Amino acid sequence: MRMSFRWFGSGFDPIPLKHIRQIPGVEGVVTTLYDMKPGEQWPVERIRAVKAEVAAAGLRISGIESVNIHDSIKAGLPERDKHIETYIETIKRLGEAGIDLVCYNFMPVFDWTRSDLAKVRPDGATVFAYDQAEIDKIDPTKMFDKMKAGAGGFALPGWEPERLAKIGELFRVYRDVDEEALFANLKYFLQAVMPTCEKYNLKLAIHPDDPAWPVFGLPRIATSKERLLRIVGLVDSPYSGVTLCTGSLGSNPENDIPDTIRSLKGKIHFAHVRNVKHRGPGVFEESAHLSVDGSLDMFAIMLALHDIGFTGPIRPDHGRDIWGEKGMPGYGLYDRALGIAYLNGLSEAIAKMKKSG
Ligand code: DNO
Repeated sequence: MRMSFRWFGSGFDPIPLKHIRQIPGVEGVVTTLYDMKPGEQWPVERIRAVKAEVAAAGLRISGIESVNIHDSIKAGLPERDKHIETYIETIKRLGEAGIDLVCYNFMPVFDWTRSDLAKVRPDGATVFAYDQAEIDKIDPTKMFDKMKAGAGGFALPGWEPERLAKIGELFRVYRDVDEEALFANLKYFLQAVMPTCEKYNLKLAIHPDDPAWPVFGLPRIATSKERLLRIVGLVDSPYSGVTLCTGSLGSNPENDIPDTIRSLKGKIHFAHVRNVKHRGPGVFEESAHLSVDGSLDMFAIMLALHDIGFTGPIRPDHGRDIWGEKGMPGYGLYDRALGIAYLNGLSEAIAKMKKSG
């Protein structure tokens, strides 16, 4: 496994690369061109520039998270072919720059959703939290304002303000899109992009929906082991796989994460490992990575990743906001660095235990 750290790029991310370089065991960053909107062509010079900047800090680009997918592709609109062409060209440019992993999601309208970005826990840390009853009270067209209000002046990933302008129209566009249509549209997209992924040796890894159930009446399909297996079976290519996000899948207590990992052997291209604390049906909050602080067994998760021989990039995910850090909510340095130290510890112990039989 190659330990990495999500970094949103200079000018967007307050964490300097030199600090990331000092987290033990981190070899790379997972980054993006944060100001690129879905449907925009990524410029070659900017791809080269970020690659050089990361290399100069003694790190590598472990993958791109994300190249976001235009809603016309997800909704299956006539203009999707034009946007798929653009996506293919971006993949080609990334592949030519030596980047071999792109994470994406196929959630209509909204990316990850939370009802609270700063729930205070007993130790004073603040975390992302979700309560379905709270979400049910929110007018979805106001959701962007709500996320922005809690973001402390930062643009949150997946909640870039440009998408807000079109929110009403987006809901209309998805009115006739059900889960089966979403599967079909994903298949259409994957069939179109896979030949380029294969040619340029670039893996595409779908991110699970977060939370792992439909929100605001919009369909969601990347929500369980069965559905992820269906997704990786849509096209016959080793380049189409999954970002195994323990927190997103783990939002639903019925998802058995170690079992999901074992079932997806060979299809996991990227791992996001974090913990969640279940509070009741449709209610959870994000906890520290440590097993006892949440509801997921992180040892069992890391063991499953070792058992399937996972060697791809892995990163801690959302961290708690602690120690007075003024960072992007969920993406501060301190708690994610603690998460890495813990995951490294589990990993070293598992590897040595396995070696000694
Ligand atoms: C949130 C992230 C998501 C994720 C995308 C992948 O913090 O987990 O925004 O990066 O869904 O496309």
